[in-house]
Amino acid sequence: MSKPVVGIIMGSQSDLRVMKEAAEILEELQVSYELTIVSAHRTPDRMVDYARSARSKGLKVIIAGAGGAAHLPGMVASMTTLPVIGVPVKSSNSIDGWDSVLSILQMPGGIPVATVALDGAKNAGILAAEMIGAFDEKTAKNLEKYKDELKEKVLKSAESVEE
Ligand code: RP5
Repeated sequence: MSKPVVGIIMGSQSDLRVMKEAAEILEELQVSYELTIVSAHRTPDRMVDYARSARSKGLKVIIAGAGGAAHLPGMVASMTTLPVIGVPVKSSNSIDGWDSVLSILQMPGGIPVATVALDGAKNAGILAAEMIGAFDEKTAKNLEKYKDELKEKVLKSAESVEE
């Protein structure tokens, strides 16, 4: 694939089981991405480097997933003008995921993070593709096909229950 336009980052390898869904849907939609681990608390310098260099290396959107005291998406958003999509991950020591959801969702004015549902990495991937698709016809076409297929599936299931 060509140079990555979406950066997928996560706080820990333990987030990968969730975050790989963003990568999978981006592959299906033929959007180039890179994926790595960047921890806000354990590797703060790496987080700063990643956020500050993201735009100049060609990324257009960042998807950041983290759990617990999930500061990664918000801190990255504070250091870049690229849109950041936050994925609250339900980590094993989570209080039902509310810790992750609220620490990503409740951003102060001026520093938005587009927060998807708990463990909603697939939607984060689709949203990132939609941002890319706003300026790229090929991606927009791939999204159109993807949504048509979703519609077909629902219509088929409706037919099958009506029979
Ligand atoms: C967060 O803490 C990570 O994003 C992860 O969701 C959670 C637990 O991390 P590990 O202890 O599994 O590395 O920083």
